[in-house]
Amino acid sequence: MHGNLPALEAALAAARDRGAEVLVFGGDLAWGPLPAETVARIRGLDALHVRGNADREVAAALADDAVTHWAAQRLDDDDRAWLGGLPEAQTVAVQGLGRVRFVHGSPRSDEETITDATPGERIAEMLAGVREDVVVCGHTHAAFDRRVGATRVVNAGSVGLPFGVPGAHWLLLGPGVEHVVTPYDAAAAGAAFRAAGGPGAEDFANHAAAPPPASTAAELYG
Ligand SMILES: [Mn+2]
Repeated sequence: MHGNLPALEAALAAARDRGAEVLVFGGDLAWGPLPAETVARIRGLDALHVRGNADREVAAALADDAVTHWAAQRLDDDDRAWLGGLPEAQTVAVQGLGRVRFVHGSPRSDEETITDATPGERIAEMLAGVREDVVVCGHTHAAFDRRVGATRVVNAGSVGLPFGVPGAHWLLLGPGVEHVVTPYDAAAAGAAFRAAGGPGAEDFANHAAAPPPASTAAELYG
């Protein structure tokens, strides 16, 4: 989500239109241009959550970057405690797919990266002990759908900070696996980011209007 409330609103409306019955958030909710507004909206929803590395870092003001510290200041104690206390994984049974395990990075780490270029042997090590039919991850901001051994491994993409085409990137599960890109007004979003005045607002605005190519994920994360 990365603090992108306009992208969240677009994805929520589209998910509702498509008849989504269960919402699962893959983490990294607040680190971005509209942290408090985005967390408030998400906390008002009936949804399942997986904690991302950035949630952990914002909750404790841990990471040594300006956005983490600014986002931590913008949230209140209750929001930070909520973020820091989110579970590391969720498992949901999905018609047509079987049991689906949602994680942020990999099943064993919220920071471990998987992209469409990660060697299958490396992913197989990350899947040790996983019994679900499908693993849905995020963290690297670019969607993919691949099979590693008996496990289907799917990256949901990123609603608020995707690589690839502009829009809110999310995943619709059941009975199939569908990567959805929902357009939203990136110029209006960018204006809201700048008005909020956080660090990197200009970069977040530019990213929303023209994201780096999807290949960036493999270049950055291997
Ligand atoms: Mn992350």
